[in-house]
Amino acid sequence: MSRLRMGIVGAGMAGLYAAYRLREQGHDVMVFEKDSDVGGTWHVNDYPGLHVDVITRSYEFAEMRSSAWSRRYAPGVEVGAYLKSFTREKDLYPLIRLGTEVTGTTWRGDAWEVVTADGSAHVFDAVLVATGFLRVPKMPRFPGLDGFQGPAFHSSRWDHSVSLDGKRIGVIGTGSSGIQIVSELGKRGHDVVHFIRTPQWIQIKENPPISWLEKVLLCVPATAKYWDRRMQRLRVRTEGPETWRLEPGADRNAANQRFLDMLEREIPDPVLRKRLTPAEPLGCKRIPKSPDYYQVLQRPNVRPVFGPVGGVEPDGIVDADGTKHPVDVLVLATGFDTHAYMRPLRITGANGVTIDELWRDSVFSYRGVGLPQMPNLFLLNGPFAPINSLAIPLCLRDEVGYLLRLLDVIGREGKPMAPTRAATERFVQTIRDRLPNTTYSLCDNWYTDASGTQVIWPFTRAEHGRQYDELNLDDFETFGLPVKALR
Ligand code: N01
Repeated sequence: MSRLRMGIVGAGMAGLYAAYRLREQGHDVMVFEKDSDVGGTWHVNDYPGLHVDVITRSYEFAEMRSSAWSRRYAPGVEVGAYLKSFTREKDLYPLIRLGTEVTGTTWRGDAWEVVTADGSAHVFDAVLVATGFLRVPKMPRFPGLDGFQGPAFHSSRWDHSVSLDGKRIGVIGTGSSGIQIVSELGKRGHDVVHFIRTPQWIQIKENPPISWLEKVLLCVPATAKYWDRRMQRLRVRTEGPETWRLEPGADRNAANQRFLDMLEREIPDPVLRKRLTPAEPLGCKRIPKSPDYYQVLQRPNVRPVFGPVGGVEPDGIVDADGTKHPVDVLVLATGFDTHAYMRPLRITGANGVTIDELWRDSVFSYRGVGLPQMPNLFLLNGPFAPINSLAIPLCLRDEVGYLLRLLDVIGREGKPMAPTRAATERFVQTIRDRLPNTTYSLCDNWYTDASGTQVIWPFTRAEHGRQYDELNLDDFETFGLPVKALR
């Protein structure tokens, strides 16, 4: 097989895994990372209470099992450390240019020119964009926010220079980030006001330590394989039916009742319970998990405030009723602009078409990895990837395996390739046809794009594996000059 010059943008979980697999396959790999170290979201996010919200065993690569995990849902700092040790152990650091932001990449007819913030240019036969989707903070536009006199920061940009001792902390947002932050700060005894615009369904999950026996056994390949199967069964059992599917067999009423029973157990006060009971259908937003959020919310040092934020004054937040809640520090756990993807990075493909032109009406992709008119440019966890239902390493195993087979063809044939527009439209249509059968279509959530469509994988996990096993070359067209593969 011919060796390709591969440029990868981003050294988070996706970029690192792709770099490893591509190099193993014999390709010539260079990775650009704008931050000072690898890890992506797990390098940048370090708010108090950060934990991975899927079982840790499904959040590591099969190529490197770790015995360092402390808990079933590992603290974020352990995920960051794991990704750094993966990079060291697999000797990937020499491939990575840290502190190097890619500002643009342009198709030159036979190769991609990648330009970085310092103005230098690099040429690659193919480019993989692995910039993630929970990257660009979504900042609220509250009247008066600019005049707030204390520290105010987004959850993903935690300012550790700010001492929280003796401060009243306002936390806005009830997604996974807000729930984890409030739980942690509340347990530490801080004075916390949690602003809840929309109560969410929250799954109360214990987070037990991983036993030493499990740690030792997990490093033996045979037991690791057995454990994988066991954890998978456990995961299915403890997470109940797939609440996001509405087809016959997915018993949403039973799931709903379990959550209502849980609320009754957790919150004895009927008035508070009623306020915390979501009006939105179960499963229409990704369900945050916590061992103790409801318990913490009922502590005397933690206070929920319901409804939208009316405005911000220099020393507090005004709620929808006009009541002011004094706070000294403001945490905006208000989510991410998930449809920005790699932007503001400029991508210019065949015939000068740009990514903004391609995505003018809404973001889309061919199977989460390809884009028409973008020969030899591929995405990882792009639009329609199953980031809702599949742990990222499992997603990546399917996507990278698929791309390796495609790159093998590109290298052998010596012709750049991109999915055709027709094949892309067919793929997008299958998604749109299926979306109404999912709970995600029942409310606006961070998957919803400007056109009101959910940009998410609506099929099962098994279907993901099946679709990515099958490389249909009829869905691709070749472009321009042959790739200059290194022989
Ligand atoms: O963001 P979100 P997140 N005024 O978009 C509220 C992953 N994750 O960072 O529902 C008032 O879920 C908004 O309210 P509403 C995980 O996949 C993983 O928490 O729109 N409130 C909502 O409550 C997760 O799904 C881990 O009414 C405003 C919140 O802010 C994804 O990241 C940990 C507002 C945003 O919730 C995103 O989670 C953390 C406004 N103007 C996150 N604007 C792991 O453990 C927004 N809100 C792996």
